[in-house]
Amino acid sequence: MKKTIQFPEGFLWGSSTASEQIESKGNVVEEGYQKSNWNWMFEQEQEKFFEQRFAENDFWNRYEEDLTIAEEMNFSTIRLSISWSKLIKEDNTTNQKAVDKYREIFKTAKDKNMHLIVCLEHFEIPQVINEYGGFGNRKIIDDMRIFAKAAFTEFGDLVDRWAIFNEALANSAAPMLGIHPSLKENRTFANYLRSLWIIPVAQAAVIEEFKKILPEGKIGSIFVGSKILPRSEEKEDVEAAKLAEMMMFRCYVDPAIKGEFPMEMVEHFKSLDEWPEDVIHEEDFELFKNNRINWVGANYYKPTRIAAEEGEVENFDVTGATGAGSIFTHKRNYKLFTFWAKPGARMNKHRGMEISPETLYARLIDFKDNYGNIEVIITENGMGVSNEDRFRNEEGQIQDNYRIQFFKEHLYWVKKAIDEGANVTGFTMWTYIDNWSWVNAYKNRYGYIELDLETGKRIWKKSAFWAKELHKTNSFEIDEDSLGKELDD
Ligand code: BGP
Repeated sequence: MKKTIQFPEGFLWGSSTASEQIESKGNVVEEGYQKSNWNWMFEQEQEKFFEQRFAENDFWNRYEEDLTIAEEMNFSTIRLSISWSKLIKEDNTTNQKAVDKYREIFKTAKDKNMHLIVCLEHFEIPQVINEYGGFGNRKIIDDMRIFAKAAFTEFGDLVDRWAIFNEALANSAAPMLGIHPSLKENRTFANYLRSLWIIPVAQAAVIEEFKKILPEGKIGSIFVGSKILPRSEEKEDVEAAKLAEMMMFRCYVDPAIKGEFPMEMVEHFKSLDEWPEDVIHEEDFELFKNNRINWVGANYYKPTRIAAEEGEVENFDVTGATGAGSIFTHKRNYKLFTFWAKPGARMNKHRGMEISPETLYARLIDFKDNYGNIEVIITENGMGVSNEDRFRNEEGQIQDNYRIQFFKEHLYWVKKAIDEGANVTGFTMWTYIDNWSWVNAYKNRYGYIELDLETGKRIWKKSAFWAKELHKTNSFEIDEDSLGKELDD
């Protein structure tokens, strides 16, 4: 049966993106900025990047054009991020050239009436910080204060809403596996555990700086928004999922919203003789208590399913959330948890990811019931598809019906959560123009708008017209019989 799904008045619609993924063409050191961790990794291990490509969108020079597309698509919001390596110089002073450029970009978005969301750290840090171990070293807490302070001071008048991290989970796990940049000698289990503490401390430190400069402002952080699901109701699976929930979600979220770290996780690793004792400083507890966020970003692509470990335990995959499937080798004689793929589940076969909008709904209800019904924006959601050329019609337009259906189903479940009282106020999909995605480079295309890598042209896909209407009417139509069915791809 056809049904119209109507969103509340003032609901924010738009897209998310990230500085490193769109701004530059190649290494920017010659333009007077610091080398980023990604610039360095590309120099060192270009073969790891799909088709050996680095970012080519060139938003730095084409922002006017790209923000005009956003305007034409009736965006009421956009989420950008600031490059740490560009804003801050190696001596920790502010780079005026970057300030001027970001002010131009942010003003352009504001002139187009967009609620401007800006994220501070989206997987990119200066290489000098990566050298000393990044989020595995407490030194980053003070360095991040400096970066945040500069951003709040320079752009506080233009930005409507701030986010501290994008997916802290990836900052902890991916560098340890070499999926994100890191020095081999820094890839230790102890550093991984350290990062589970250091990231929330850095988060609280940034909030402390924020309150001094923008006391009335909106400050949040962006987390992976999947509910963590046990394979079965068996005790072992439930326990494994509980541990995974602490290590992948609660250690970042609980301090930020409740002011308390889940110490059960620390006790667990202490009892195994694994916890790095040097990482906790007494004053951190006060810092957590006094510095909380006032909104949450939830990124959601796929469910995280967890099972108890069986058999061989010496390898540990800490990145099931990214789907990259790499293994972190750490000798141990105790069990942690393992990622589990549900047999027969509906898949986005292009990306090897399960499609399960109900799992986003479950997390939204969790925020309502267990986190004081904090304001939530869905800060990423989307369908990555490779080689979309296959879906081009005679007029040259990509017919991405699968993407339209993907969004309809996720939004259907978001609306259900809203109807049940969840405080969800916006949806910024990933991402309106195809962009570069770390080691996957331009493999998985997520855009409403196609990026032609040969010409740099931005070309509307079918979904862009659908989304333009969605944003205008604040509503869409869905056939309820189509829910949960295979996608038309
Ligand atoms: C998210 C990141 C984004 C983006 C997206 C798609 O986790 O926050 O930065 O890269 O994933 O990633 P991929 O192209 O690997 O599917």
